[in-house]
Amino acid sequence: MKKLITIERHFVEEQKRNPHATGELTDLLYDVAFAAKLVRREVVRAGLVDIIGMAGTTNVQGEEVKKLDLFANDKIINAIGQHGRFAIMGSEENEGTIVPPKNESGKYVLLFDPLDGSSNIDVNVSVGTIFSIYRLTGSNPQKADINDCLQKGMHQVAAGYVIYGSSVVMVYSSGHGVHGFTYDPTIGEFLLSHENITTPKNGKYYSINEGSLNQFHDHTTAYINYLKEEDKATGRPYSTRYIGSLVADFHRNLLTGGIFVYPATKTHPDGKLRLMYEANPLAFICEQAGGKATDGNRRILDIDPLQLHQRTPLYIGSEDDVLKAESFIKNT
Ligand code: P6P
Repeated sequence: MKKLITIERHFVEEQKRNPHATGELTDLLYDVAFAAKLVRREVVRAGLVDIIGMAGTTNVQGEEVKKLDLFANDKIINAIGQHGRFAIMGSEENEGTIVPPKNESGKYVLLFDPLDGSSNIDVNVSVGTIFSIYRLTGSNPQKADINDCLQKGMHQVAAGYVIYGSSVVMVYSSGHGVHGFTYDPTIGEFLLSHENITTPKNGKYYSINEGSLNQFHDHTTAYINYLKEEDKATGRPYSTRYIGSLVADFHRNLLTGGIFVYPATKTHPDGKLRLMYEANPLAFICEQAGGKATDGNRRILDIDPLQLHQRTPLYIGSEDDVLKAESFIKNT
């Protein structure tokens, strides 16, 4: 029988492998896993309790906020903030930064999208939480500010996501490979189910919203047409898989191989997805699994951020597929 390893046990084992580890990162990851359990509890009951539907407010993105978004946001801020390990936070749902209720010795920064893909909640399509962790740039937690949040993705000390789907899976990396844990509700634990995830060099799926065809630049259309051509040697035509929930599309492609593209378009010159709490954490995971993530030109993790909610085009997944997509941008 396979050993049952809880995510908390895995955090401790990871810490032991790193001689310089102080245990702080382990505690942070504990906090994130705990918050994920609280969010999961409501997400999987969403159809049963009155937290479905529009909360009547709009978030900083100008999007109508569903109650579950607000719930997840509050849970993460309070469940994690109460331990004082994070000096400052940034969330998709909050315009400015968040200083947790108890910030005494926090040396870390947490950026997160509490419930990505939330427009799918009412129709029972997978949604996800995405998180990104940095060290403070300075030494004084009391002086933490927006500049601690605006660090290049390459400086993340850990990142990951939770996908609330047919099963609930938490995937994380602290720079030593990518590991997935499936939630077992009978014992209330995330158990190791996907150790050392590696993504294939090329895939068979492409994920893009072809409904935006009229907004695509020529190079995007040319790339899609290339993927649809018949050529057995290059595994074409690819199959299209687009759920409209970033975490779900990313997770499938990570495991099976493939590419997710949210490009710059005529109406969204910077793309739609957010750099700091969507592209960067997923790019960290993707590279740790052997994949590639760029904005079509630059490595996502090299982008120097200017704003907390800035957008970026995103080409992410199997390395050869991302390189092929980039070649169309260069040559079309
Ligand atoms: P579109 C969900 O709203 C989201 O932020 C991502 O989860 C998803 O990949 C994307 O937007 C879908 O956007 O424009 O294709 O509906």
